[in-house]
Amino acid sequence: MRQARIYQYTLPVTAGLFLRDQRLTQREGLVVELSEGAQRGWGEIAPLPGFSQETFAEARHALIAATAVWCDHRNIAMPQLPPSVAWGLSIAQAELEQRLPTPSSFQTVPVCTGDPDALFAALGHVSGGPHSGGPHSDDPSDEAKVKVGEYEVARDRLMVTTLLDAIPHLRLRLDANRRWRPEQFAAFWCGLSQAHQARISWIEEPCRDPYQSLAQAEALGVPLAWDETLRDSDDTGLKESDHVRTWVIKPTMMGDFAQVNQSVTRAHALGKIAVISSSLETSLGLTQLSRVASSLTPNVVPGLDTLGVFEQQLDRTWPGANQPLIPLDDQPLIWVNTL
Ligand code: OSB
Ligand code: MG
Repeated sequence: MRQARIYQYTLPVTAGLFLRDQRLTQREGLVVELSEGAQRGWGEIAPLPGFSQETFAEARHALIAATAVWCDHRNIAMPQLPPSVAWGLSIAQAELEQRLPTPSSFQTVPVCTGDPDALFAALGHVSGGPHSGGPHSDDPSDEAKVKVGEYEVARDRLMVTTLLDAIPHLRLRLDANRRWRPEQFAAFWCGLSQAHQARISWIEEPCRDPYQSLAQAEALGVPLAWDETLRDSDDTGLKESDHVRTWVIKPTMMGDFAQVNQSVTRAHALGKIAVISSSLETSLGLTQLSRVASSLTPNVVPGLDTLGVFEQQLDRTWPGANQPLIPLDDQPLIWVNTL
């Protein structure tokens, strides 16, 4: 017999979290629990305001309907569901059917705000594995993510240069979130030395218009990464262009596990890097993303350094995180299938 429950959580986030100019004071989401015989699986459904195409209310409505379909042993039409719902339900099914690998390295590329000392500590602390003893500035795998485009080009360039000079083997993934005009993108890149340019893994979404990003990246020889464009654009030529080194895959905004798997496979077939990244899920969703990344993209460290926005962890702990853990049972149950 199949049974299911849906919880709705509301968790405070750290003050001053801005998402596309909206201020977020709490994170709202849903957790579905599926059970069949002795097997159980959980999934988080958390559309991100300002980023996801669906609202929370739409996700909640669709989740209840689709979970009822699952309880009736009928097929869920995943492609018709809002992406966050398809993702959460499919990951709960995968966990229940033990298709989601358990082991994970819990590695993440740290997000750096510009302080080399803090990054140095984060690299020693976050990267785990055989190097987890402390800072290791000569580890060739040191990589961090830096947000650019929020301040002047000169300031971003100084920050990037300072970090690269301070940590010899560091590589940087940069994300401009479409904030640069093409000439700012060019000014940033041309102001870096060639040696520093070679240590930029990619620049994510440099300009407002992705065609400008592509043209400028091609002209300058910059390795480009798509995040928003993967979801917003229907232009396969744009998305699959050879100048695009990396696809940033955010499962909560993409769809079910099968579709995430398919996108990773497509990226690899095109010779691109696929990197799994978070949409500000709780520690529950984040640990599952880590397991998915270990299995689908074992050679690429995922972008999951977002737990810091929460004041608590939900249901499962992220190794080394110091926020208190709260049980799922403390969150209101909003739906149970009738027996
Ligand atoms: O700008 O890529 C973004 C998280 C939520 C919404 C948007 C973004 C992000 C991240 C996740 O940056 C962390 C990462 O990709 O490393
Ligand atoms: Mg991004």
